[in-house]
Amino acid sequence: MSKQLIVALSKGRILQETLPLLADAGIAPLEDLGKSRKLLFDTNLADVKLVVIRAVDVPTYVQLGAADLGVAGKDVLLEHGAEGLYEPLDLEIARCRLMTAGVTGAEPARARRRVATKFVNVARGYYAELGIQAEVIKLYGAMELAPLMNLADEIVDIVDTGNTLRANGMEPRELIAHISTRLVVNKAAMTMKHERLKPLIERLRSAVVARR
Ligand code: PRT
Ligand code: MG
Repeated sequence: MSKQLIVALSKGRILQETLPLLADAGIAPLEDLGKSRKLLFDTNLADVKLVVIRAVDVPTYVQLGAADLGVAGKDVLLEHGAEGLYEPLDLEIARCRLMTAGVTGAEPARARRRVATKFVNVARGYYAELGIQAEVIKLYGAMELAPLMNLADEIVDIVDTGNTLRANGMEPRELIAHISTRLVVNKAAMTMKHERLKPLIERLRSAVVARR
């Protein structure tokens, strides 16, 4: 393993909240991530590089050691599974809830519920634990459309204000998990690069605490 530290960042809404936190922890990219088409960035720290990738890919990069550290939503981490990853720090950003939702005022679904979601593993586990029979249908976006189009009785999706659900004639039902963004670390790197990782994690922790 090289002594270099690669940090995998989730692009999109998490990135906007991650960069100020990294800055507070003393890590700043040398160029504007938003303006560049590059995916790999040098930082003010000679041994720290950032990669900016799809949020769903972050756990894979870190688990397989392509990145030493990662920043990802707990929803993505729950769906991916925790193998090969430590989760030492809650960054307390991009907070939301993972919930079931359905058409407002609709009757409770039939015995075997059809559930549309991109979180198929989380959904299967959730309904199984409740003893509810569910046929889980994988979608990649616009989950809110599925009940309206009779593709599903229910969805499992991220809810923040609930405005997206309401705009589509739906309502939140059950809470599955409170979500926030987490720092993850490759398990092997945590041991092999501990001396370099520890102060970095601690600086991030201080940055999080300072914002409370
Ligand atoms: O876009 P792409 O497919 O590449 O990736 P992505 O959709 O996973 O990325 P992005 O940028 O949307 O970020 C998603 C991550 O941000 C999630 O994994 C969460 O950890 C976190 N997060 C926080 C949210 C929200 N808040 C959120 N409100 N992710 C999505 N939403 C969406 C939700 O899916 C729904 O469409 O916003 C809508 C609900 O918002 P309200 O306020 O209308 O309830
Ligand atoms: Mg998105």
